[in-house]
This record gives sequence, C-alpha cells and structure tokens, in this order.
Amino acid sequence: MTSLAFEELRMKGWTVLRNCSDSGDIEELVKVTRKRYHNELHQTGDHFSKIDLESWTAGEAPLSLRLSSRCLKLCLSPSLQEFLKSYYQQFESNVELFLHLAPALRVVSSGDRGALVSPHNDYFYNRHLSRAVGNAVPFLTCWFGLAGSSRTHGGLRVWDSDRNRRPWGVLGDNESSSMLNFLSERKSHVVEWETGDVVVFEPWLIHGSVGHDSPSPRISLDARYFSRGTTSSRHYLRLADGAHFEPLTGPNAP
Ligand SMILES: O=C(O)CCC(=O)C(=O)O
Repeated sequence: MTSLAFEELRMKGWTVLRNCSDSGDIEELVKVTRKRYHNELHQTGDHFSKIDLESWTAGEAPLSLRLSSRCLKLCLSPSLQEFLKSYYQQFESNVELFLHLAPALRVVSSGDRGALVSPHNDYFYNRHLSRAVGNAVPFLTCWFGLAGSSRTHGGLRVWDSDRNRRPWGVLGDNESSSMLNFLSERKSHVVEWETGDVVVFEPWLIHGSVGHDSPSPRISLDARYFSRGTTSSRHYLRLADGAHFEPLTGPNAP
C-alpha cells in the first residue's frame, strides 16, 4: 500500500491516502468550523474582527481556528505521520518530521468563486522552506478532505507534470503567460476524494480548486510537512513532541 503510494508520488506527483483521519476528530472540527463560518460571515456586529471576516471571504478560516488543538490534532494523525516517516526514510536516516504553521483550513460555499484557488504550485508560496540536505522534496503538502466529496462538493484539480522537467523553474515567478502555456499543454484531473482521505502532493504539482453548486460548503485542511533536511524561516512544530519553533530558531533554522 505504502510502496504503491510512493510510486504514484514519484510518477504523478500526487497520491491519495484513503481513510487516513479519525472520523470523530473530523466531525468535531467540521462542527465548530461550520458554526463560526455562519456566525462570523453572515452576521454583522462590532464584536467580529474585520481580519477574521476577510479570511472567511477568501475561503480561509481565521488563525485562531487554524491553530486550535482540534485542527492540529488532525494534522498529527498517526497514520499520516507513519506514511510521512517512511516517505522521508527513503532519502535519509534518522528522520524527524515538522509541520509548517499554520495549517490552512478552507471553506468553499456553493457558487462562491472568490474562495476558489486558481492553478499554482505550492513551492512558489513556500520558498521559506528550502532543501538543505539530500534528495527528498523540500516539503510535502497534505490536503485533508473534511466534508463533502469531489463529485458533489467541489474537489481539487491537478495537472499532469513531467517530473524530469519540474515546472517550478518555469512557473516560479508565476508569470501568467508561462502558466497559461503550461496549462493548455497538459491534461488535468479532478482528484476523487471522500471524507477522511488525505491527498498528498509534491511542491511542484500544479493544482487548484474546483467550484461546486451543492448546498453545504466544502471544508478542507491543507498542511505542509518537512524533515530535518529542510530549513525553515517561519513558525513550525515538531511532530514527535509538539515542540513549537519560532522563525529563525530551532533545529531547522537556516
Ligand atoms: O482548497 C483548494 O481548493 C486548494 C487549496 C490550495 O491549493 C492551497 O491552499 O494551496
């Protein structure tokens, strides 16, 4: 199972780990996210922060929820940690795993185009994570489907890429004409995911949101993980003991 996923990652740049998160943990986070979304987005009042409202409008939950223990618990799912550990063991001994803070918790409502993310690769937005040692990718993105399925609630679109011609050199500056050329030449697929699945992908993979018209919002969580061979100049957390490191400190400081 794991070796098949590694092979898919190597060949296509993405794979789906089925049923990887605890359903009770998902339910709790979905419940509190829905409640805050409805209260804070649809009600007005001085007691709601403008910054939180702007986050919701862009499809993203406020930082207080992204850093909540409910959210972090899902990011620390034991079966995902096991997968990530064996992934990095292919490239280095003595693996130690870290989570880039804060994870993104996203809510996309029916027909809400403003909350959709257009095609991009995560490498471009995470240049503070660079590979210092070894051959592994600088980080892996894990995208957790928390509510809804791709068929009815909007999914994630990925574009075929050629691993030997990683597009980050071409698309690193997000120059729109190179991006359009790239997208027009490549096939894309909508990833089939169900609640509890985790889509894992390499940082060069071009991906973006799929809109939907179903009545309930699609809720997802996306997080970036890295190992000792990568340096980080932002906040990050060690998976093994939950230790939190500030920018420019800790074992992975540049
Ligand atoms: O939620 C989505 O549809 C895509 C999110 C994404 O690609 C990102 O945040 O980098």
